[in-house]
Amino acid sequence: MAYGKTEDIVNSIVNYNDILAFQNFMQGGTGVHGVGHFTVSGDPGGDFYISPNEPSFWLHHAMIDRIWTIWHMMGGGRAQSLDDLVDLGVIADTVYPIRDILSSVDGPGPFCYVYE
Ligand SMILES: [Cu+2]
Repeated sequence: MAYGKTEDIVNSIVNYNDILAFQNFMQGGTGVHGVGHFTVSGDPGGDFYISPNEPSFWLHHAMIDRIWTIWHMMGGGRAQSLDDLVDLGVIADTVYPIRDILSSVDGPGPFCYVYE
């Protein structure tokens, strides 16, 4: 059985109309995000710290960002507010409103990094 096919991507965009359902589908065991990591050899997607060392990681995540952007722009109640909360999982104990994590350098979110 194959996962992460074009029809899965289209399905995630068209048929999951709220952010929780969309995220659960994307992140689920056979979701488009997860399978992208495990389909490409060399990307141990289960290892949060090593996975980004595989160059395909960045292409995969650019596509995930693209899917999210398309989903978001379809409207129909999909717009989010800067006050909506984001659970960053293993990288932060605090759940932040989106407005607090827009900057990677000057908080109040947990980030402190710049790309070279
Ligand atoms: Cu990922």
